[in-house]
Amino acid sequence: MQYTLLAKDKNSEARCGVLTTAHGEIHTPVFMPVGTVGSVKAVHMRELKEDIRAEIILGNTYHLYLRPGTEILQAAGGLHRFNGWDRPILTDSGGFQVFSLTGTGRKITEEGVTFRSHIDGSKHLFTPENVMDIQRQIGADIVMAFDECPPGTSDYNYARHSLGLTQRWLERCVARFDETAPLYGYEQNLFPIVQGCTYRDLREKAAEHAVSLNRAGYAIGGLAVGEPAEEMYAMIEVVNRILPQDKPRYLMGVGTPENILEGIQRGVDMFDCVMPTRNGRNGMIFTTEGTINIKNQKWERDFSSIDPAALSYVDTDYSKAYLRHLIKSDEILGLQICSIHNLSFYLWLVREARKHIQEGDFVAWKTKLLPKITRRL
Ligand code: PRF
Repeated sequence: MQYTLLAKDKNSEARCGVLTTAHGEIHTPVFMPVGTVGSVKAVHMRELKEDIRAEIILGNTYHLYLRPGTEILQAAGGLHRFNGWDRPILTDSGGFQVFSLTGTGRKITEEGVTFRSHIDGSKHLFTPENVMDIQRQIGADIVMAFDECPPGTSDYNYARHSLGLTQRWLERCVARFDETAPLYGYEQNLFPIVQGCTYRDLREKAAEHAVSLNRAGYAIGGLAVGEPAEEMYAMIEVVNRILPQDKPRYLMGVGTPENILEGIQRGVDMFDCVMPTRNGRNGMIFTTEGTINIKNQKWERDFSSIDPAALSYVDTDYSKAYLRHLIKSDEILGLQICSIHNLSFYLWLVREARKHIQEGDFVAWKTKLLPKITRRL
C-alpha cells in the first residue's frame, strides 16, 4: 500500500493525498460510508459508486463473524466477491462493537473479550489473534487492530490500564498478522489504533508505540465517546504531531460535518461515521444550506429540491415535501433517498476540502462554510 501526499496546507495541518490499495485508489481526505454487515444500509453498490462516488467502505468484524460467518465469506472468496463491491474495504476489529455490548455478560481479560451474540445469545471469544484471522478471511484491504475503547469519561487510572492492555493486544495483532498470509492473493494492511482517552501523556505514549511498529497507516480511536469536542481536537493535535507525515491517519467513528472539517484541519486523512446513514433514516438531512428535520411540519408544502446545490440526482428528482411524506409514511424509498443524499453530502464535503487544500485556501473556505452548513433549518 502506497500513500502519496499531493498537497499540504500552509495555514494548517490539512493535507491531501492518494492511498493506493489492491482494490484501487483512495483520495484523501476521505469519508468511508459504514456498511456494518457488508451492505451500506438502503444503498445499492451502483449508487455508492456512481452517484455517491464512494472510494472505500467499512465493514464490521463483529457483525460479519456472527453472520454470515467466516465459513460463508471464505466460500464466497471474501467480502468483495460476496457483496459485489470491488473497491477498497476497511474492517473495524470488533473491539468497539463488543465494548458497547454492556450488561450482556461481556468480560475483558488479558486473553481477549468474551461476549454474547446480539443475535442468538451464544457465547464467543475475541482475541487479538482470532480477530486478525477473521479479517484475513473477510479479505479487507485495511484491517484494524483489536483494541479497548474506554468511555470518554474514564479516570486516569482506568485509562492507563486500558491503554496497557490495548498495547499488548496490538503487539499480538502485529505478530499474528505478520505470520499469516492473505487468503485471496492481494495485499492487506494492518492499522494500529492509538488510544489513551483525553490524557496527553497516554496519547503520546500510545502514538510513539504505534509508530515504532512501522505500519502503512495509523488510526486514532477512543474519541467522540462522550468527551467535549475541544478535548477531542486537542488529542488529535497531540497524536498527529507524533504520527509520521507520510502515512495516512484515520479518526475512527467521527463525526459531524464540523468534526470532520476540524479533523482535516488537524491532519486527519480518513473518517467514517454512521451519522449520514443512521440519522438520515431518522429524517435528519444535511444540506449545503443547513440541517433539516424532514419530519417537521414546516416542510409539508415545500416543493423545492432537497438541496439546491444538487449534490446527487435524488436532490432534484424529489422535493422536500415528497421526502417528508415518504418518511412520515415509513416508506422504504424515503430511507433510500435520505441515505443517498446524506452520503452524497459527506462525500461532497471531503471532495471540496480536498480541492481547497490544493488551492491553498482551506481554512478560509472552512470558516465561511461552517456557519452555513451547521445552521438548523
Ligand atoms: N476503536 C475501534 N473502533 C472504533 C473506535 C475505537 O476507539 C471508535 C471511537 N470513536 C469508533 N470506532 N476499534
